[in-house]
Amino acid sequence: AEFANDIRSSIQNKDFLLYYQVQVNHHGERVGTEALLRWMHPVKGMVRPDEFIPIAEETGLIIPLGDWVLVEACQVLAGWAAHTLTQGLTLAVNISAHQLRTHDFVEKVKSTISKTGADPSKLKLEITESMLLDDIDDTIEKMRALQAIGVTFALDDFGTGYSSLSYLKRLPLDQLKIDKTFVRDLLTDTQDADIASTIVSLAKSLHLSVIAEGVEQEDQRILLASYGCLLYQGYLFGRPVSLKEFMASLETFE
Ligand code: G
Ligand code: G
Ligand code: G
Ligand code: MN
Ligand code: NA
Repeated sequence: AEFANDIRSSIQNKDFLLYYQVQVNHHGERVGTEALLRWMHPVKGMVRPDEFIPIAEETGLIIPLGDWVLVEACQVLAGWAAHTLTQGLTLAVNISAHQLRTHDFVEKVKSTISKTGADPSKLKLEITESMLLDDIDDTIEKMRALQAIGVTFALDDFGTGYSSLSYLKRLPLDQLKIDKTFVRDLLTDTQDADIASTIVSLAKSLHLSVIAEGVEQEDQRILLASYGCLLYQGYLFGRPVSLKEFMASLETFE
Protein backbone atom coordinates (compact mmCIF):
# COMPACT_ATOMS: atom_id res chain seq x y z
CA ALA A 1 0.00 0.00 0.00
CA GLU A 2 2.87 2.32 0.76
CA PHE A 3 4.35 1.48 -2.62
CA ALA A 4 1.02 2.33 -4.21
CA ASN A 5 1.01 5.73 -2.47
CA ASP A 6 4.54 6.29 -3.75
CA ILE A 7 3.36 5.58 -7.28
CA ARG A 8 0.44 7.96 -6.82
CA SER A 9 2.62 10.84 -5.65
CA SER A 10 5.29 10.08 -8.21
CA ILE A 11 2.74 10.45 -11.00
CA GLN A 12 1.95 13.93 -9.65
CA ASN A 13 5.59 14.82 -9.08
CA LYS A 14 6.60 13.56 -12.51
CA ASP A 15 9.14 11.08 -11.14
CA PHE A 16 8.51 8.76 -14.06
CA LEU A 17 10.42 8.92 -17.30
CA LEU A 18 10.64 7.07 -20.56
CA TYR A 19 13.74 5.36 -21.82
CA TYR A 20 14.13 4.60 -25.50
CA GLN A 21 15.61 1.52 -27.11
CA VAL A 22 16.50 1.50 -30.78
CA GLN A 23 15.18 -1.02 -33.30
CA VAL A 24 17.17 -1.70 -36.48
CA ASN A 25 16.75 -3.47 -39.80
CA HIS A 26 19.18 -5.91 -41.43
CA HIS A 27 21.11 -3.04 -43.00
CA GLY A 28 21.74 -1.75 -39.49
CA GLU A 29 19.51 1.24 -40.15
CA ARG A 30 17.37 2.56 -37.31
CA VAL A 31 13.71 1.98 -37.99
CA GLY A 32 12.11 2.61 -34.63
CA THR A 33 12.27 2.65 -30.88
CA GLU A 34 10.43 1.18 -27.93
CA ALA A 35 9.54 3.47 -25.05
CA LEU A 36 10.27 1.77 -21.72
CA LEU A 37 9.00 3.22 -18.47
CA ARG A 38 11.36 4.02 -15.62
CA TRP A 39 10.59 5.23 -12.11
CA MET A 40 12.97 7.60 -10.44
CA HIS A 41 11.92 6.86 -6.86
CA PRO A 42 12.75 9.73 -4.49
CA VAL A 43 14.42 7.32 -2.02
CA LYS A 44 15.05 4.00 -3.76
CA GLY A 45 16.46 5.50 -6.94
CA MET A 46 15.75 3.93 -10.31
CA VAL A 47 13.06 1.25 -10.07
CA ARG A 48 12.45 -1.09 -12.99
CA PRO A 49 8.97 -1.68 -14.41
CA ASP A 50 8.91 -5.36 -13.41
CA GLU A 51 8.81 -4.13 -9.80
CA PHE A 52 6.04 -1.57 -10.08
CA ILE A 53 3.88 -2.37 -13.12
CA PRO A 54 2.21 -5.33 -11.34
CA ILE A 55 1.39 -3.06 -8.35
CA ALA A 56 0.20 -0.28 -10.63
CA GLU A 57 -2.07 -2.83 -12.30
CA GLU A 58 -3.47 -4.20 -9.04
CA THR A 59 -4.24 -0.73 -7.75
CA GLY A 60 -5.60 0.71 -10.97
CA LEU A 61 -2.80 3.30 -10.99
CA ILE A 62 -1.73 1.90 -14.35
CA ILE A 63 -4.50 4.00 -15.86
CA PRO A 64 -3.15 7.45 -14.91
CA LEU A 65 0.39 6.14 -15.39
CA GLY A 66 -0.45 4.72 -18.80
CA ASP A 67 -2.11 8.01 -19.73
CA TRP A 68 1.09 9.83 -18.85
CA VAL A 69 3.19 7.38 -20.90
CA LEU A 70 0.98 7.88 -23.92
CA VAL A 71 1.04 11.67 -23.74
CA GLU A 72 4.80 11.76 -23.17
CA ALA A 73 5.48 9.30 -26.01
CA CYS A 74 3.22 11.16 -28.43
CA GLN A 75 4.84 14.50 -27.57
CA VAL A 76 8.24 13.00 -28.27
CA LEU A 77 7.00 11.43 -31.48
CA ALA A 78 5.58 14.77 -32.65
CA GLY A 79 8.95 16.39 -31.96
CA TRP A 80 10.78 13.69 -33.89
CA ALA A 81 9.02 14.59 -37.13
CA ALA A 82 10.98 17.85 -37.20
CA HIS A 83 14.43 16.25 -36.92
CA THR A 84 16.21 14.63 -39.84
CA LEU A 85 17.71 11.88 -37.68
CA THR A 86 14.41 10.86 -36.10
CA GLN A 87 12.07 11.46 -38.99
CA GLY A 88 10.37 8.24 -39.99
CA LEU A 89 11.15 6.37 -36.76
CA THR A 90 8.26 4.49 -35.23
CA LEU A 91 7.70 4.67 -31.48
CA ALA A 92 6.33 1.61 -29.72
CA VAL A 93 4.44 2.03 -26.45
CA ASN A 94 3.56 -0.84 -24.11
CA ILE A 95 -0.12 -1.04 -23.26
CA SER A 96 -1.33 -3.02 -20.26
CA ALA A 97 -4.46 -5.16 -20.30
CA HIS A 98 -6.24 -2.80 -17.89
CA GLN A 99 -5.70 0.14 -20.20
CA LEU A 100 -6.99 -1.74 -23.20
CA ARG A 101 -10.07 -2.78 -21.23
CA THR A 102 -11.14 0.76 -20.34
CA HIS A 103 -14.18 1.85 -22.32
CA ASP A 104 -12.57 5.12 -23.41
CA PHE A 105 -9.22 3.66 -24.52
CA VAL A 106 -9.74 4.40 -28.20
CA GLU A 107 -10.92 7.95 -27.55
CA LYS A 108 -7.97 8.59 -25.25
CA VAL A 109 -5.43 7.44 -27.81
CA LYS A 110 -7.11 9.44 -30.55
CA SER A 111 -7.31 12.63 -28.49
CA THR A 112 -3.69 12.26 -27.35
CA ILE A 113 -2.61 11.93 -30.97
CA SER A 114 -4.53 14.99 -32.07
CA LYS A 115 -3.52 17.12 -29.08
CA THR A 116 0.17 16.35 -29.52
CA GLY A 117 0.23 16.35 -33.30
CA ALA A 118 1.94 12.96 -33.41
CA ASP A 119 1.81 11.04 -36.69
CA PRO A 120 -0.48 8.08 -35.88
CA SER A 121 1.24 5.90 -38.48
CA LYS A 122 4.45 6.18 -36.44
CA LEU A 123 2.77 5.12 -33.20
CA LYS A 124 2.90 1.41 -32.47
CA LEU A 125 1.05 -0.09 -29.54
CA GLU A 126 2.48 -3.24 -28.00
CA ILE A 127 -0.04 -5.58 -26.52
CA THR A 128 0.73 -8.96 -24.98
CA GLU A 129 -0.55 -12.36 -25.81
CA SER A 130 -2.09 -12.87 -22.38
CA MET A 131 -4.43 -9.92 -22.93
CA LEU A 132 -6.06 -11.65 -25.83
CA LEU A 133 -7.62 -14.30 -23.66
CA ASP A 134 -9.81 -11.69 -21.99
CA ASP A 135 -12.29 -10.38 -24.50
CA ILE A 136 -11.10 -10.94 -28.00
CA ASP A 137 -14.01 -9.22 -29.73
CA ASP A 138 -13.58 -6.05 -27.69
CA THR A 139 -9.84 -6.12 -28.41
CA ILE A 140 -10.39 -6.54 -32.14
CA GLU A 141 -12.92 -3.71 -32.22
CA LYS A 142 -10.58 -1.31 -30.42
CA MET A 143 -7.61 -2.28 -32.55
CA ARG A 144 -9.64 -1.78 -35.74
CA ALA A 145 -10.76 1.68 -34.63
CA LEU A 146 -7.17 2.75 -34.05
CA GLN A 147 -5.84 0.99 -37.11
CA ALA A 148 -8.32 3.05 -39.14
CA ILE A 149 -6.38 6.20 -38.21
CA GLY A 150 -3.02 4.56 -38.95
CA VAL A 151 -1.91 3.28 -35.54
CA THR A 152 -0.11 -0.07 -35.74
CA PHE A 153 0.02 -2.98 -33.30
CA ALA A 154 2.72 -5.39 -32.25
CA LEU A 155 2.15 -8.56 -30.25
CA ASP A 156 4.77 -8.47 -27.50
CA ASP A 157 6.40 -11.44 -25.76
CA PHE A 158 5.16 -13.65 -28.55
CA GLY A 159 5.49 -17.34 -27.95
CA THR A 160 5.18 -17.13 -24.16
CA GLY A 161 1.37 -17.14 -24.07
CA TYR A 162 -1.34 -19.26 -25.52
CA SER A 163 -2.61 -17.46 -28.61
CA SER A 164 -4.73 -19.63 -30.75
CA LEU A 165 -3.85 -19.30 -34.38
CA SER A 166 -7.43 -18.44 -35.25
CA TYR A 167 -7.30 -15.44 -32.86
CA LEU A 168 -4.02 -14.40 -34.34
CA LYS A 169 -5.54 -14.42 -37.79
CA ARG A 170 -8.46 -12.23 -36.71
CA LEU A 171 -6.38 -9.59 -34.95
CA PRO A 172 -5.42 -6.52 -36.98
CA LEU A 173 -1.76 -6.88 -36.02
CA ASP A 174 1.25 -5.53 -37.88
CA GLN A 175 4.05 -7.26 -36.07
CA LEU A 176 5.05 -10.20 -33.90
CA LYS A 177 7.84 -9.68 -31.37
CA ILE A 178 9.86 -12.82 -30.72
CA ASP A 179 10.28 -12.90 -26.96
CA LYS A 180 13.79 -12.49 -25.64
CA THR A 181 13.60 -15.81 -23.77
CA PHE A 182 13.79 -17.58 -27.14
CA VAL A 183 16.61 -15.37 -28.39
CA ARG A 184 18.80 -15.77 -25.31
CA ASP A 185 19.89 -19.37 -25.94
CA LEU A 186 19.23 -19.38 -29.66
CA LEU A 187 22.76 -20.48 -30.53
CA THR A 188 22.88 -23.45 -28.15
CA ASP A 189 19.28 -24.58 -27.64
CA THR A 190 17.85 -26.14 -30.79
CA GLN A 191 14.32 -25.99 -29.37
CA ASP A 192 14.57 -22.22 -28.94
CA ALA A 193 16.03 -21.96 -32.42
CA ASP A 194 13.14 -24.01 -33.82
CA ILE A 195 10.60 -21.84 -31.99
CA ALA A 196 12.17 -18.63 -33.29
CA SER A 197 12.23 -20.02 -36.81
CA THR A 198 8.61 -21.14 -36.52
CA ILE A 199 7.49 -17.70 -35.31
CA VAL A 200 9.18 -16.13 -38.32
CA SER A 201 7.38 -18.54 -40.67
CA LEU A 202 4.10 -17.91 -38.89
CA ALA A 203 4.54 -14.15 -39.24
CA LYS A 204 5.22 -14.62 -42.92
CA SER A 205 2.08 -16.75 -43.38
CA LEU A 206 0.00 -14.11 -41.62
CA HIS A 207 1.66 -11.27 -43.58
CA LEU A 208 3.01 -9.71 -40.42
CA SER A 209 6.43 -8.24 -39.85
CA VAL A 210 8.55 -9.86 -37.17
CA ILE A 211 11.11 -8.39 -34.80
CA ALA A 212 13.41 -10.22 -32.41
CA GLU A 213 14.01 -8.65 -29.01
CA GLY A 214 16.91 -9.31 -26.66
CA VAL A 215 19.48 -9.63 -29.45
CA GLU A 216 22.85 -9.36 -27.73
CA GLN A 217 25.24 -11.12 -30.09
CA GLU A 218 26.01 -10.75 -33.77
CA ASP A 219 25.74 -14.55 -34.24
CA GLN A 220 22.18 -14.44 -32.88
CA ARG A 221 21.37 -11.73 -35.40
CA ILE A 222 22.89 -13.73 -38.24
CA LEU A 223 20.93 -16.86 -37.32
CA LEU A 224 17.70 -14.86 -37.00
CA ALA A 225 18.40 -13.28 -40.39
CA SER A 226 18.86 -16.75 -41.88
CA TYR A 227 15.29 -17.52 -40.72
CA GLY A 228 14.10 -14.35 -42.42
CA CYS A 229 13.80 -12.15 -39.32
CA LEU A 230 15.16 -8.80 -40.48
CA LEU A 231 14.25 -6.49 -37.58
CA TYR A 232 16.06 -6.49 -34.28
CA GLN A 233 16.07 -4.90 -30.83
CA GLY A 234 18.61 -5.59 -28.14
CA TYR A 235 21.80 -4.60 -26.38
CA LEU A 236 23.79 -5.43 -29.55
CA PHE A 237 22.32 -2.28 -31.07
CA GLY A 238 21.62 -0.21 -28.00
CA ARG A 239 20.39 -0.32 -24.44
CA PRO A 240 17.31 1.55 -23.33
CA VAL A 241 18.54 5.11 -22.64
CA SER A 242 17.13 8.49 -21.70
CA LEU A 243 15.74 10.68 -24.46
CA LYS A 244 18.79 12.90 -24.23
CA GLU A 245 21.18 9.97 -24.60
CA PHE A 246 19.06 8.52 -27.37
CA MET A 247 19.18 11.76 -29.36
CA ALA A 248 22.94 11.99 -28.80
CA SER A 249 23.41 8.38 -29.96
CA LEU A 250 21.76 9.21 -33.27
CA GLU A 251 24.50 11.66 -34.10
CA THR A 252 27.20 9.02 -33.76
CA PHE A 253 25.32 6.03 -35.18
CA GLU A 254 26.67 5.34 -38.68
O1 G B 1 12.57 -2.07 -19.76
P1 G B 1 12.35 -3.34 -18.99
O2 G B 1 13.02 -4.55 -19.49
O3 G B 1 12.76 -3.21 -17.59
O4 G B 1 10.76 -3.59 -19.00
C1 G B 1 10.23 -4.61 -18.23
C2 G B 1 8.78 -4.84 -18.57
O5 G B 1 7.99 -3.68 -18.28
C3 G B 1 8.55 -5.15 -20.02
O6 G B 1 7.78 -6.34 -20.07
C4 G B 1 7.73 -4.04 -20.56
O7 G B 1 6.74 -4.51 -21.45
C5 G B 1 7.09 -3.43 -19.34
N1 G B 1 6.93 -2.00 -19.56
C6 G B 1 7.90 -1.10 -19.83
N2 G B 1 7.36 0.12 -20.01
C7 G B 1 6.03 -0.02 -19.89
C8 G B 1 4.93 0.90 -19.99
O8 G B 1 5.08 2.07 -20.28
N3 G B 1 3.70 0.39 -19.77
C9 G B 1 3.48 -0.92 -19.49
N4 G B 1 2.24 -1.32 -19.27
N5 G B 1 4.49 -1.81 -19.39
C10 G B 1 5.75 -1.36 -19.59
O1 G C 1 20.90 -7.84 -49.32
P1 G C 1 20.92 -6.43 -48.82
O2 G C 1 21.41 -5.44 -49.79
O3 G C 1 19.58 -6.10 -48.22
O4 G C 1 21.95 -6.46 -47.61
C1 G C 1 22.81 -5.41 -47.28
C2 G C 1 23.64 -5.87 -46.11
O5 G C 1 22.77 -6.23 -45.02
C3 G C 1 24.45 -7.09 -46.44
O6 G C 1 25.73 -6.76 -46.94
C4 G C 1 24.54 -7.79 -45.11
O7 G C 1 25.61 -7.29 -44.35
C5 G C 1 23.24 -7.43 -44.42
N1 G C 1 22.28 -8.50 -44.63
C6 G C 1 21.22 -8.50 -45.45
N2 G C 1 20.54 -9.62 -45.40
C7 G C 1 21.19 -10.37 -44.52
C8 G C 1 20.97 -11.68 -44.04
O8 G C 1 20.02 -12.37 -44.39
N3 G C 1 21.85 -12.13 -43.13
C9 G C 1 22.88 -11.38 -42.69
N4 G C 1 23.69 -11.89 -41.79
N5 G C 1 23.11 -10.15 -43.12
C10 G C 1 22.29 -9.67 -44.02
O1 G D 1 8.04 -4.89 -23.30
P1 G D 1 9.13 -5.89 -23.14
O2 G D 1 8.96 -6.86 -22.05
O3 G D 1 9.40 -6.61 -24.38
O4 G D 1 10.39 -5.01 -22.83
C1 G D 1 11.62 -5.31 -23.32
C2 G D 1 12.51 -5.62 -22.16
O5 G D 1 13.68 -6.25 -22.63
C3 G D 1 12.95 -4.39 -21.43
O6 G D 1 12.90 -4.66 -20.09
C4 G D 1 14.38 -4.19 -21.86
O7 G D 1 15.16 -3.55 -20.87
C5 G D 1 14.81 -5.62 -22.07
N1 G D 1 15.88 -5.77 -23.04
C6 G D 1 16.08 -5.03 -24.15
N2 G D 1 17.15 -5.49 -24.84
C7 G D 1 17.62 -6.54 -24.17
C8 G D 1 18.71 -7.44 -24.39
O8 G D 1 19.44 -7.38 -25.38
N3 G D 1 18.87 -8.41 -23.46
C9 G D 1 18.07 -8.55 -22.38
N4 G D 1 18.34 -9.53 -21.54
N5 G D 1 17.03 -7.72 -22.14
C10 G D 1 16.81 -6.73 -23.03
MN1 MN E 1 7.51 -4.39 -25.17
NA1 NA F 1 8.71 -8.47 -24.71
